[in-house]
Amino acid sequence: MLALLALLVAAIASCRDDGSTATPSTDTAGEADLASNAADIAAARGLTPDDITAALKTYMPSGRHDDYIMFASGGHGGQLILVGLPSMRILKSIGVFTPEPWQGWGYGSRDSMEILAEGQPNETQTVLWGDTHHPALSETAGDYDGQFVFVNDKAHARVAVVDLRDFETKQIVKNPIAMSDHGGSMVTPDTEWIVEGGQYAAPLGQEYAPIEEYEAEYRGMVTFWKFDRESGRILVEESFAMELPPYWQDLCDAGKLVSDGWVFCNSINTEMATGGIEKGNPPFEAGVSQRDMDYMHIINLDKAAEVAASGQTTEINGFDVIMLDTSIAEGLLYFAPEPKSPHGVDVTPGGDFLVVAGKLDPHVTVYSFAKIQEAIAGGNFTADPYGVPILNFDEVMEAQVELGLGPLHTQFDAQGYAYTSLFLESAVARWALGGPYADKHPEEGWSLVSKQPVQYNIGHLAAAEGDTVSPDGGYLVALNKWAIDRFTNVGPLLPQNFQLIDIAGTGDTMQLLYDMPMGIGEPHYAQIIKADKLNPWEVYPEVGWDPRHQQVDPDAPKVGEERIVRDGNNVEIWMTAVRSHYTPEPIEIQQGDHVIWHITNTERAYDATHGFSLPGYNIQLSLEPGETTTFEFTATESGVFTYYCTEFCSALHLEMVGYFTVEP
Ligand code: RUQ
Ligand code: CUA
Repeated sequence: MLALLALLVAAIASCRDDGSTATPSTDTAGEADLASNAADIAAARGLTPDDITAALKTYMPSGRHDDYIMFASGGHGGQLILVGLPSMRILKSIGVFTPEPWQGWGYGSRDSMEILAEGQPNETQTVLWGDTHHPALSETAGDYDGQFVFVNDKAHARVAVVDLRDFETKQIVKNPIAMSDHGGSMVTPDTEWIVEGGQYAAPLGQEYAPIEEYEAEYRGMVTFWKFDRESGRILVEESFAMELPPYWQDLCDAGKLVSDGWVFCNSINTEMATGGIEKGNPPFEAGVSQRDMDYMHIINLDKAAEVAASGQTTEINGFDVIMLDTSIAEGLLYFAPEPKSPHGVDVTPGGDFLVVAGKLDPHVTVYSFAKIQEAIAGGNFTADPYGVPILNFDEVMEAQVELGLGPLHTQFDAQGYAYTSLFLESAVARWALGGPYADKHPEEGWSLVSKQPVQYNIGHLAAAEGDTVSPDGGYLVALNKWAIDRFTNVGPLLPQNFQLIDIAGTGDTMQLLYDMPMGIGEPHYAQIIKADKLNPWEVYPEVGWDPRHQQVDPDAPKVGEERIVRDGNNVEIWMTAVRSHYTPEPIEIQQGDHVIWHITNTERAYDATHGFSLPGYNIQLSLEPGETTTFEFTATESGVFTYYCTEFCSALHLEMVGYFTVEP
């Protein structure tokens, strides 16, 4: 151990503060001090050589930035969580489906209130949470481009758009035909479409039908949201869905390169079980896994888009849907059998193979896209009860690789390896791809290479750019569902455990580097992007910026033009905020007045954010430099209220306050 330490210390000593590697130092006395100090620290803390290399690989000196940013969904916390790699520092949580007071998301600002209202699933309930599952970074030619990130809400079948110029949510669309989703968000290689596959079959259009009519009235679905990069919005009018049999569509992935224009979704419950042990039916957990095979859905998206554009659709709840008969007649949909409770379908970097894991099968099954095309052309089909053509399994299967217990999700690296999470085994399996990937690694194609144990119960995993056409490799994060004994007990609800794994080597060299407790949500999936692909604004481009429309608000309050204008019972306020003052300061109104209040933060300094809170009226804003925000409310409560700045912005932050008096 001491020999290894000495080596490490020599390596450290040859690194300058700016991170560059210099010629070996001649200050040998310094190195000796460092060596003995480091050895003492390691001994006192009981660190092994592996611990020390792991620490050196993840430690970030103050001020140094991370190499990668991970976008993790926050599960039923309803947000997105950004984590830097390799330090595993949380950088931010972005309010998406759930109000977030620090960001002023959902606490009065008109933009956030309107966006949250846009995504309401119905008119009588107000839903203020979501179950974020799969973030999808926008892509250009199959590679992350750092412009947008999308995320779905499984609970309510919604998709949100986040603009990566300011990392704020800009749009939430509610799927008009379904209540739940799962196979989203995934993007096509140029982000023309955002894929949202369904989950629990139900009558389309959120209609009612008794469960006894499941096979006749319940349906699955997949929705293709048209994305317009210019406006940064999903164009609902140009989007469409496909009716599918009432199986439970699970995860989807978009084809790329050779398979560009196709989409693949796995499914479970082709048994069409409806649960109800009380009624003499098998309970869902058994009923859904009776058959040996379910169906991978193979969808010709390019052709489906043409069919939708030609008007061969039915309107359901105002939304264009290609009905199943049309999909079958037009050759838009095929099935391929997939073994035992499949989960996840992941397209290899070249788009040439599809990897499906069977949760109750120790294998992953690899399908060849070329063979799928041949099988479709060959016409040797059987059909499911709804008439969907089923390809012959042996004609489309390329390989099966035995990995271990409970395989779920797969990602890729630059060395021709695939990595699959093993839920039951609590491990990450590294395995060697075959075909054109076989000469990238020393191992035989389609073979298990090694396993890295994780703690515990891994769901998804994310490798650096590991689902793109050019994966980076280097780092992989295991998104573990249970933490059990990894951290200090903080009560019966435990954090999740993100584990950072070094996958830079080959063969049996994966190294566990870091355990990171995730105590602000239950992330399902994450994507990891090279940090230098992100190019967000430091401050908004101009003073008076309207972040929702990414342009100057023509009605933004300006310095010198602050005012309060009364028109009957309506009071409109134009206010500016700058360290450490709001103008105008006292706001005196009458009970029952309707107040429309605009505030511009006129700061141009990096990080000079002001908050604005109006206690008692549920108003809390975050005004980033240059931003204009509007909120409105009726002054139902009389009294004396002090609005104040909630960001500690200056030495005189306490004085950034004003009296808001409401006369009875
Ligand atoms: S999937 S349970 Cu991403 Cu494994 Cu949702
Ligand atoms: Cu502005 Cu505190």
